[in-house]
Amino acid sequence: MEENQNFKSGYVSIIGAPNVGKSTLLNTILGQKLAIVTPKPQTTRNQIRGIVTTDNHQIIFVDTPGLMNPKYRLQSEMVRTAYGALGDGDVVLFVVDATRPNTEIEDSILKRLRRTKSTTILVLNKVDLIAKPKLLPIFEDYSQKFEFAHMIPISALTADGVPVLLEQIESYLPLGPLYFPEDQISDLPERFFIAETVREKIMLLTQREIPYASAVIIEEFEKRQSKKSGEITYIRAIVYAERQTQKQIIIGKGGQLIKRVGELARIDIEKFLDVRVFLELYVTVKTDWRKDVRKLREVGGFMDM
Ligand SMILES: Nc1nc2c(ncn2[C@@H]2O[C@H](COP(=O)(O)OP(=O)(O)OP(=O)(O)O)[C@@H](O)[C@H]2O)c(=O)[nH]1
Ligand SMILES: [Mg+2]
Repeated sequence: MEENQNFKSGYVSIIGAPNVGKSTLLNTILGQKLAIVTPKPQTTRNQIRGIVTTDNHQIIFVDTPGLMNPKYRLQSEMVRTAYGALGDGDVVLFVVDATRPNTEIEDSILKRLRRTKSTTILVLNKVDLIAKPKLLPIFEDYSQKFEFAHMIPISALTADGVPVLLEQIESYLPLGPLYFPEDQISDLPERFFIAETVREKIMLLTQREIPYASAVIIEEFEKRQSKKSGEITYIRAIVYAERQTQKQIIIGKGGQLIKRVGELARIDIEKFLDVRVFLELYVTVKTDWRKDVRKLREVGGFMDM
């Protein structure tokens, strides 16, 4: 293959308050569902890297947990993880929700951004939900607060404006090498995405504290041959709750809720892995895991604590 002297590559961090649409944006850019998405804030707990490679560039997009004022150890790890992505970013996408702009937490994020040298683009998301004339005053407010390289209105949901955003990003990338093989879409293991899919269904099907008190790890993940049905991937996932009462709710009456979680998750996992899947779920209690550093490392996916 002929060397492309103009090849560009770099890291793009996606940061912002919870629920503004960061993970939706990552998925839309990749054209594949990599990050879980729910209507509830604080869905994402880790950095999720998605890689886009074309003939001219390779961009590593880093989705992050929504920033908030942490109240327990899991949340402070999420904040640390999110800000950790700032240092690596050649470009930072500061994503805000056009229907709920200028929140307090955004002011503290901007304070932090002032200390980084990366090019920062304001991404005004969810513009499908508001009338065009309302956009201008929002842009004016943000431009008074920070010197953004660009301010771009998009809808991560409909992909409106996303091609323009990608053009802008590319123009700020440095010349650089191919960091990952061109067909690689993430550097995270398949097990991570499988656990996240199960967690997404729990977050969608439960209320109040339970979505936040749940964690999932994959205990077994292997291909098996069965005489009857050919090749099948066997997955056993453990769902952690913090309390016995939460465990009972997650299981549901007669096991109904966990069964539904399993059905929905299996459909997505089969699509993701492109194989037939047998998914087995176990629910167990790990008391106060969100507050305990050791337990967080075991179930929260924070390898670098
Ligand atoms: N109408 C509309 N809804 C959107 C758009 N982008 C995201 N959403 C919705 O907003 C909600 C939150 O989206 P996420 O992508 O999970 O948001 P996030 O910023 O990753 O949230 P955290 O991981 O909790 O920080 C979901 O219900 C999405 O469907 C958009 O452009 N338009
Ligand atoms: Mg997210």
